Amino acid sequence: MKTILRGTSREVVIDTGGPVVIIGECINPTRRKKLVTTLQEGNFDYVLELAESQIKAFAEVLDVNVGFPGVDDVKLLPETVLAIKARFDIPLCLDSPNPGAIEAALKVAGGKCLINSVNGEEKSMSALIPIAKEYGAAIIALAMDDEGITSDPEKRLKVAAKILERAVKAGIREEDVIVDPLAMAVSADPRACLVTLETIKLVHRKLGLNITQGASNISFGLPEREVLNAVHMTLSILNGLTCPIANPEKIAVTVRAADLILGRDDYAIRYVEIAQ
Ligand code: THG
Repeated sequence: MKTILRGTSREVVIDTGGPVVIIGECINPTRRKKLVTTLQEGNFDYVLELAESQIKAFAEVLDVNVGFPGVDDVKLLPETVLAIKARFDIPLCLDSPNPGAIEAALKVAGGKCLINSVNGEEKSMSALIPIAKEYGAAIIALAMDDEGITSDPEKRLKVAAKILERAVKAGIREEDVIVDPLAMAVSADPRACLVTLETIKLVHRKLGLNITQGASNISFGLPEREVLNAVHMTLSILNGLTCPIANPEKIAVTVRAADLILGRDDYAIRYVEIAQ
């Protein structure tokens, strides 16, 4: 199954058969104080620097999150989208809990964006699915709902299937639903990664959809985070992960190594392109 996203003119194909597409995570105020201060000044230079460095590091889609306390993201998210689009032709993944900000950004974005994210709560589905349909966007379906985050992979699958069903009923194509099985910190729960990996396997087998995850989440609070992230990434790709939200500067070599080892990189062209 193929999910097609578009920047201004460039198309990015996310295929359930691989190779893996990295959604760059770095335009996110979490732990990036400079992003907050520059955006508060209405200065987009640092956002553009983060966009450029991630594209150079082989991100093919950019997650854009400008959420911080006190922000008017209905205004700031579209402004940030316009600043990025004026310089780079790359599809965007609009990351906000505020449907108003998502819609305002979609109005100016053009191309074909990814909405990050819709969860299984009625409120989220009824707010965002019509917006996705209206603007022709794809959605990330988060495997959580009113009951929170379950640690049962079968139940996570059910939540994803529920969001998929609602989206398809609203006229969204099945391939435009990308599932996020939810990656949680393994320091807080020793089975957290196992549950995620099992959910990826189930979603891949039973729904056949593309799969994303916030892949840096798993290593919070532990040493050697890059090693943990790389091992979890590799196992996730083996199970069906196709478009992680991650830091490309740290993970791209691992991702391309996994694709090569899984027979998705003829003559090692994509691996050699970045492993120098
Ligand atoms: N699922 C979906 N969307 C998501 C998440 C998810 N969006 C947000 C988040 N989780 C993924 N994005 C980030 C962005 C930045 C950081 C982590 C996850 C981050 N990481 C380093 C840290 O924590 O120390 C710092 C920066 C770095 O090492 O480069 O800042 O799960 N759908």
